[in-house]
Amino acid sequence: MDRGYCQGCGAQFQHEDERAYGYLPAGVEVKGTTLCQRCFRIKHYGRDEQGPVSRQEALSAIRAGLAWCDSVVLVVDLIDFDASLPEELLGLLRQKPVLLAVNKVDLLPKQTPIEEAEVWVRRRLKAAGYPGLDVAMVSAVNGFGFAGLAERLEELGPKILFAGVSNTGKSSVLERLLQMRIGGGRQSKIKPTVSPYPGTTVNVTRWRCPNGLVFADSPGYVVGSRVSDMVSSQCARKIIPHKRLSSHLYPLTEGDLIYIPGLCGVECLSRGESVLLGYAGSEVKWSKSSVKHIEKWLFEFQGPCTAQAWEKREIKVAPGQDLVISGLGWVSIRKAPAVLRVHYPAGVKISVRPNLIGSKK
Ligand SMILES: Nc1nc2c(ncn2[C@@H]2O[C@H](COP(=O)(O)OP(=O)(O)OP(=O)(O)O)[C@@H](O)[C@H]2O)c(=O)[nH]1
Ligand SMILES: [Mg+2]
Ligand SMILES: [Zn+2]
Repeated sequence: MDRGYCQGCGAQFQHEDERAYGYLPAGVEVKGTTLCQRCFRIKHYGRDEQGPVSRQEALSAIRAGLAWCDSVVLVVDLIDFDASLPEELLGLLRQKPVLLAVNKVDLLPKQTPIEEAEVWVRRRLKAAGYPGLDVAMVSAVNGFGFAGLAERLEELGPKILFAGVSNTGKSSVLERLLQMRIGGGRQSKIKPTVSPYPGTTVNVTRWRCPNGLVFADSPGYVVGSRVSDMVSSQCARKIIPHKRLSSHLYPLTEGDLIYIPGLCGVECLSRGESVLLGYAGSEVKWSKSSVKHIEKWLFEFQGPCTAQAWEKREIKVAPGQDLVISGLGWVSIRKAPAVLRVHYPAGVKISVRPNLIGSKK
């Protein structure tokens, strides 16, 4: 018997195991608008008791979606750009035409024009060996870029898969498109499930549009090396930025410690007079102290979001560069180069990139 699928997350309905995806209490009849208990609770109470989809489940669903589709919209997060482009995922997608939707442009500070961020994206793609990718800068939150995106999709179709790493906004992009003319202006109750936690969509869902296009949502590729993937869902909700980014500016010299309590710390090892700007979600704050207090603010600190094990690395960062702590934020250096020792949760990816925000000269 075909038990049907939850259109919110893609899980097959089942009545047996309350802790597994697709659960419906006994007696609930499956109709076109029925959501599984998990989607219902995420939507109405902001709670996800089952947690994120596993890496294996996500990969096999992405593979199935790829076998089905004609083309792919690869949804990436502008703010966590490098973590949005893992090689394994790009390798899989290479078999189909890809349009890159760079989402969350609404998080850029007011003084950073989106055009400037687009130039940065194109340079980053060129450096990564993907110079020819078609790029659309969008925001699923305020609708920026969606008219242009819809036009490009009409050319790409008919079967389009929305793919990418978890939490980049695939389901949100799809939800907005479904409300537009291209999606039939659907204001219906049934929508892809969106949540602040990574790992929400668990299988492929398909959405038919009136003009013959079929969109498919898919689970996010599980990265595992972002701070936001390693912490509890409540903590992920705090550290993933959801408001325009603002920076905290600190003069920086030898012995200074710039930190986020229990999550990361940047020691300055060099003598010169640099300036450091710290960027992170609005609910986590950078602070300044002396390296003498590193135990108190990092290794002994106990809070709702604290690292269980630590790693450290020494890196020289020049003016115009960002030192990125994947899934948490970054620090940008101005004025003079600085030698930094960065402490971060074990397993998190650390990288240096050209600065996203501010003068690029
Ligand atoms: N600021 C901002 N937040 C966004 C945007 N698009 C999505 N989000 C937020 O990002 C989070 C993840 O959104 P989803 O649409 O569930 O992301 P997803 O890629 O489908 O995630 P998975 O299904 O877990 O892979 C939610 O909190 C969204 O509100 C955007 O354009 N701007
Ligand atoms: Mg999703
Ligand atoms: Zn569901």
